[in-house]
Amino acid sequence: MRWSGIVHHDNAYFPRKKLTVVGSGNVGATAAFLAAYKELGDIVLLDVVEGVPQGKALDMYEASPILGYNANVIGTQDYADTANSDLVIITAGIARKPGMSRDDLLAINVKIVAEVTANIVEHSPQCIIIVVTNPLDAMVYTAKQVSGFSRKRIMGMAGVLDSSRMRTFIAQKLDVSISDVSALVLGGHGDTMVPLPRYSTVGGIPLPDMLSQEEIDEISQRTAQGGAEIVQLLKTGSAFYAPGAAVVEMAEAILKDKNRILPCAAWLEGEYGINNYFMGVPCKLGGGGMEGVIELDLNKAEKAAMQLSLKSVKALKEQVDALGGFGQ
Ligand code: TXD
Repeated sequence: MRWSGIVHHDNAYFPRKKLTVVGSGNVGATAAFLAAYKELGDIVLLDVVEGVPQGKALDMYEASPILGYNANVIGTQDYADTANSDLVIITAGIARKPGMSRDDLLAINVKIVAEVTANIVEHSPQCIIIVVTNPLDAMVYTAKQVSGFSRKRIMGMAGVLDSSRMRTFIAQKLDVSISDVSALVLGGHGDTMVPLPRYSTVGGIPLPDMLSQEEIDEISQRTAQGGAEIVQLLKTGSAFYAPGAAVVEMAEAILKDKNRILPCAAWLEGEYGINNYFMGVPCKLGGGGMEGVIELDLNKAEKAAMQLSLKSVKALKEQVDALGGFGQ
């Protein structure tokens, strides 16, 4: 038998999307695997540790015949391999250990995220960036400053994860399918995040019609502590399955131009009365990236909760600014 005119991976007419995941640790590897499984594009997994991204990428590639996805997955230490990525997910950094707050990570991770962003932008000046590294609100700000990208092309992942945790707890409490539960968590990605029961529904029915205030408070509280709950159980790291799935949901919305409405850490330019801070708000995610912010008419208590959350986001931004030069 003979092959005729076939060129290896000739994708000049309909190029596959290219997705880079920086950091091949727990979240990065999970995200890469899910993105490959969903055939979001070819995937480059980059890490400073030699061998690990290569090994994990090969392992994922070797799973593809079983799972039936077509995606090239490569691992590397070299940013040249990430050139012309459509989308980049930044998970590089160190994760929380028990007793460590997200803020403790700040100084170390600012340096890492600044360096990663500079390298990414050099090789993929047109890409869209989603930041995952904690403390999220500080890291996405760092990446925005270093990249100089407009807010459409840079955002943080937090709300999708926090909302997913809230959905899980609601479904568990009511013993109903997670498919019928939607929930909304806004604000910064920390203890002051803002779960919004009024905008959460079960089969279209507002949550306050389904549960008592006490039960709702319990769920909101567990949601805000959702990350810490996993850290306490794992002891050696923080959550990664749900975070990996959450960032891939955002990536899919963008790469497939789905125009999803998802809560993201977006750079606010006057929305919610907030200027020049990243805050978790409902956004439209499509081919253009963060295509717009939905402004809700929050009630007094919700507004107060947003303001409190903004306070902690402001403190984080100040800490980043105080480090100066973004560790460069
Ligand atoms: O909701 C959210 N945004 C989050 C954030 C949910 C879960 C985890 N969140 C944060 O993501 C967490 O607190 C960490 O800051 C990051 C990554 O978490 P992960 O659990 O994946 O941490 P790992 O397993 O330690 O992986 C981090 C990897 C590791 O392989 C390092 O070698 C690599 O990052 N690393 C780097 N890669 C590239 N370049 C540089 N400079 C670098 N430094 C470390």
